[in-house]
Parts: sequence; structure tokens; C-alpha cells
Amino acid sequence: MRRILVTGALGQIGSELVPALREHYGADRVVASDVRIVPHQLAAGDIHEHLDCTQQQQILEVVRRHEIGAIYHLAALLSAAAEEKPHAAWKLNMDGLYNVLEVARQYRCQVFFPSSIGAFGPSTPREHTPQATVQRPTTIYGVTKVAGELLCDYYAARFGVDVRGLRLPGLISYVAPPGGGTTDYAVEMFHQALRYKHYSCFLKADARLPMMYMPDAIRATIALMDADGARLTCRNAYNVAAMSITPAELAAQIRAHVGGFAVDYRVDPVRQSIADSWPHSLDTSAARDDWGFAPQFDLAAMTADMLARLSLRISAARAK
Ligand code: VAH
Repeated sequence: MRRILVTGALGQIGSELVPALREHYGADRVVASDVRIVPHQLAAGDIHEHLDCTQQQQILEVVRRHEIGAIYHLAALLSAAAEEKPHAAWKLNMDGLYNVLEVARQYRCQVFFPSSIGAFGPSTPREHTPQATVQRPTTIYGVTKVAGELLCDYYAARFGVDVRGLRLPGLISYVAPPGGGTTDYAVEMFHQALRYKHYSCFLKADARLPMMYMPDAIRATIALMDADGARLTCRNAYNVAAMSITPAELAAQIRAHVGGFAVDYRVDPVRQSIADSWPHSLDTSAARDDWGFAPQFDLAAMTADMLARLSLRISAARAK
């Protein structure tokens, strides 16, 4: 079997997807890459490449060197960061994807593309958002995600590239810190609850968004890529989510474990306006029907697991 390349491997998803892929397929089958410098704590035998996805030749060289057969393309600027640097976001999110698809076309690689609920906009039905519906996002992040979905559809139809993708909700993880997202409040809330029993939230208390625990997102990603391609009716952009929550609801769940946890709301108008343009909840029936999407963590289970694992990490860090 040819190897797997993960771009953006040091990001929030990559930090958990790379270990999961190494466990699933074998450590020597997975090449992690990022534009950031190689982490010094690499385990022996883990393969890591420095890779700027805006440079197609660099991707070509890595694919040839390691005989890559599948590319999980995670390198991108997230919603809030993208609004600060829209031109850089277009370059990385679009040129990067175009370069990956071009290399995949030439070397017959399978491709994973992470779309997002950001691909929807204020004119999209917000409750139980359908798989096929209006997509007029008002953020540059969303524009790159809709354009990305269409570019992936084109490469699949025109060139036969086996590209698949998920419209990911906000993801909550205990491994990597979030970076530049609108849904990052959910991760920050857990860290602040354990460290300070207080959090100042940058979204309104009732800002409802689709969310999912990272282990469920990793399982869904691998399940989609392993699925029988003939069953994929949506291919590049399956709606997936495990819950629809607000900051106030998450805070109440955390408070059941962390007595006295207090939250105040210091709304960031930019990230609140992004959240206001996104769905409240998604229809995930296509993913369930086509390839058996079945998240295992609801809000209560995620909260308990996050707090338990984060507590261990914080204690271990303090012991150093
Ligand atoms: C963001 N975490 O907030 C990402 C994600 C659905 C949100 O795309 O930008």
C-alpha cells in the first residue's frame, strides 16, 4: 500500500489524525507535514516533512519521495484568522487545495478535503441544515470552502480523482490548542474552567452551533476514506455533527463537574457575526446512510471525557 500524506499535521485536526492514521495503517505508512518547523518530540520512526502547500513542486517532491497514495489536506486558515488576512486565506486555502488536487491527478492519489459548516451563510436554513441547500457564505473562509467543494467535484468528475470530504462542525479536542476558529471558545472554556474556574466567552451565551468531539471527527474521516466509493452520493461535502450547543449549555455541563465555574460574556463582534451566519444544527442523514456515520459522544459524554483527559495533561505539565 502506498503511503499517506497529511498536510497541516500540526493543527487541531492533524494533531489527532496523524496518530490515529499511524495506529490504523501503521506508523511507517503515514507522512506528517506542516509549514511549521518539525516538532522536536517526534517519536522514533515517525516521518515528518516541512511542506508549504502553496508551492506545488514541494508537494510533488514529497509525493514522489514517499510514494504517497492518499493526501489528507488539512492545511488552511480557519474562519477568524482568515477574516484578518483574507488574501492570505485565499492563497493558502485555494492555491493549496488546487496544488494538492493537481498532484493527486498526476499521481492518482486519493484526497481528503475538510469542508466546514462555514460553507453555509445567513440565507441557508439554519435548523437541521440540509445536505443540498443554499450556500452563500459571508466570510472568506466560507467562500474558500464552497469554492473548494466545487473544485473537488470538478477534479472528481473531470479527472477521476477520488476526492472525498466532510463539512465539519466546531471540533472540540484536548490534544492541540485551537487556532483562529470561531468555535474555539468551546476548547478554551474547558482549559479555563480547570485552570481558573472562570472563562470570558467571546460569543453570546445563546450562540448555537453544531459541534463534535474530535475522536468522532477522526473516526468519521477514516470511515469516509475507507468507504466504498460507489456508495458516496455526496462525495466531497458530507454534513457531519454530533450536537448543537450554546456556550451557556456547555458551561452548565462543565459546572456539573467543576463546582463554581463562572462564565462572563465579552462578545467579539467579528467572531459573533461569523457564528451568526452559520447553521444551528445539521441534517447528517446522508453521511449516516452512505457510510455509517455514527458519533459516539454527546455533550455530557464529551464533557466528562474532555475534563478527565485535560486534567491529566495539566497535572503532567505541572509535574515537569
Ligand atoms: C472555525 N473550527 O471555527 C473552525 C471550523 C466550523 C468551524 O471551521 O473556523
